[in-house]
Amino acid sequence: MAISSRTALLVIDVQNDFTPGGQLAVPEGDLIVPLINRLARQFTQVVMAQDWHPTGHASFASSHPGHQPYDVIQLPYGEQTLWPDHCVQSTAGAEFHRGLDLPHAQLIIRKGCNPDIDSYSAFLEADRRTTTGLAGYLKERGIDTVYMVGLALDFCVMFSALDARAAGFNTYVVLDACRAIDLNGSLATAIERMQDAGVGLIQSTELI
Ligand code: VGL
Ligand code: ZN
Repeated sequence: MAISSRTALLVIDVQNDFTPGGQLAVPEGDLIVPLINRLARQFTQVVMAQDWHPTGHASFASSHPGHQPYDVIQLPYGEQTLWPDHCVQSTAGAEFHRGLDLPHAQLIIRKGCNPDIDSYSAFLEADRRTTTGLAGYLKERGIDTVYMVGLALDFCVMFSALDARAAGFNTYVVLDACRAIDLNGSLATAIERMQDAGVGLIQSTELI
């Protein structure tokens, strides 16, 4: 399939901490890397998202005495799942997986940098108001369609896809180029939410 220059691939959070051996390892998170490399060769526009938290970030259980990872608490902007410390700025865990081969990626968008606000989405922080600027970047470059791959399908990929759709992009998630955390049914919920929002759920064979 020929992919138009109005289309971008968004590679979400394929970082050491989300792959086996990392602080918040997504099962099989490393297995999608070769497929992402192959898919990316079809695209002229590639953007990478990178979870990039300061130490003591509000999404870390360690920042909330008495709480454990995977507890859900209330923060000023709403419910927040607490995670093990992960993707701390400039640590090895925050680096991209070494197998990624995306020399033509033009933009790396870092998110979750605000100490008090999480950001699963590559477009909007969890307060649902602060933008990362990604929608504006894509629109200024004439992009109207985005394909997403990466980690984790039921958190950062889903929220990025919902926000891409809400920002007016034709949005597709390449399911076999993603892996999920699947916490308390979060995978099934994510699939349903994306379908309801009009996000296309496809397989890589539809692209290569
Ligand atoms: C993610 C949990 C916390 C993700 C990021 O990339 O899906 N999940 N931070
Ligand atoms: Zn995070």
